[in-house]
Amino acid sequence: VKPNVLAGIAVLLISACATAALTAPAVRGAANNAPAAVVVQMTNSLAFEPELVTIRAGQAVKWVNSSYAIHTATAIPDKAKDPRSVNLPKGAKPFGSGLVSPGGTFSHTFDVPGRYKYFCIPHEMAGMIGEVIVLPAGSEGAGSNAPQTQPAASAPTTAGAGEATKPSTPTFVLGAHLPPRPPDYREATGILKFIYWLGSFHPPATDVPIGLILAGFLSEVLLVATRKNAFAVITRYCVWVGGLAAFGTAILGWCFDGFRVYSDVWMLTTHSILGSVTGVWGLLLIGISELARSRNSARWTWAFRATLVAAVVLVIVTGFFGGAMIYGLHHYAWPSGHRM
Ligand SMILES: [Cu+2]
Repeated sequence: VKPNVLAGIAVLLISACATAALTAPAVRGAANNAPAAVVVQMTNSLAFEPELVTIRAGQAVKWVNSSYAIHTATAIPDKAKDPRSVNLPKGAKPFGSGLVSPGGTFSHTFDVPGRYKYFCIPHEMAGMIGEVIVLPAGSEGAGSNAPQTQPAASAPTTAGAGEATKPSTPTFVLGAHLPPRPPDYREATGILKFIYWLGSFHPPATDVPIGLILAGFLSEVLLVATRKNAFAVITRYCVWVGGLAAFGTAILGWCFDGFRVYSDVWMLTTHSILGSVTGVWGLLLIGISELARSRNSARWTWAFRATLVAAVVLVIVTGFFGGAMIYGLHHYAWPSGHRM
């Protein structure tokens, strides 16, 4: 045996001891002697955390959805858009969680050793892919059942149940007057519960400003094309209702996400900032629309039209990032079967 191989084994042994020492308190907390399930979080970042876990045959992995979105943990080749998203060792049966709602969990026990690759059906194209390495059951002597990688992120199912379902707390710096709505917000009390409940109406409410501002733009185009005054009336109506709805939707969005601008999910931060700008823009649009009507000059008319075009761009881009958090960034891409 070459000396560097021996050195490698020594390093592995030392790190295994260190891992065992670090995880000892967590493992001691387990009430029974059954192998603890390794916990994998499904997060707002559209990722499995940790992305890779190593367990022993007979051990289970428990997926916890600690996000706002719906996720799955799926290792069914037929359901993958890209065949590289799935890998099952020979003799292992495909498995799938089905849709796991926010706060929900799914467990799967791995009996066949090997390398498993699995993905989230709605977020496969967003790169939500994870791996489980299953070592043979007798691969270690009388050691503990502590998972060998990512010990910090795993917790025993029995003792740490409360801890395991706790969502990963996103960091935020600005406007942190209210914590972001947790998946189990129904346990909130008083005004907070009411605010979070109001926030649930944010996603459907977004349809109103998007629809009306686009309709207002179309009506303005038709006014220019046909010079029929009826379209001026329609534009004004769309601007009033759409502008107010944009503002209201932004407020609902703040209720949904806990009155903060910055989160650790860049898509959410982008959506939040754009949405807030769009809300204020809606009011600005109403103001300029009314001014243009009273001034009745070409300059004000075109200033209004420029503001309207900007509003159209804002609602579309904001809506895109809102959708991207659930469906991934490439949800409008032509389905080519290949990951970008
Ligand atoms: Cu997902």
